[in-house]
Amino acid sequence: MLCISNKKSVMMKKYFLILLVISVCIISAETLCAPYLQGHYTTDQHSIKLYTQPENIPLNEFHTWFITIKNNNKNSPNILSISLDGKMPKHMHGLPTNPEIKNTIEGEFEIKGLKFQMAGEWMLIFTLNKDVENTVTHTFTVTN
Ligand SMILES: [Cu+2]
Repeated sequence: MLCISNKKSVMMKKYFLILLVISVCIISAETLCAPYLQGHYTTDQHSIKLYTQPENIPLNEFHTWFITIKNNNKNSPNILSISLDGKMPKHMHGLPTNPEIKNTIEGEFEIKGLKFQMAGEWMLIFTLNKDVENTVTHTFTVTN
């Protein structure tokens, strides 16, 4: 009896170790791939989070942004479309490209085709549901 229970205990320890190793791998993979939060904005109706992949916004390189939108309450209208405008406010010019925003799943959008060709302060202005009064402005700095 004692022998069997010892074997069981060793097996349990092995399983536990294997599970631990798998969990650590999954957690580190998620940390490596998880989009990085760039900004969190709240309006009366919505909570809007902006993410990028990679963490540091690269200079003059295409990269992807993600937007997640949560309704603050049951009366908040669903956001079905987002349009985007961008500029360098101190340089009086806009984006060098024409990025596309795709609604991937409900409340989630993906922006492809964004790049910032100059270091300095940039602004991205997101218009929700084509409503000119429902915008989020995100200001950030691109470094060399
Ligand atoms: Cu500029």
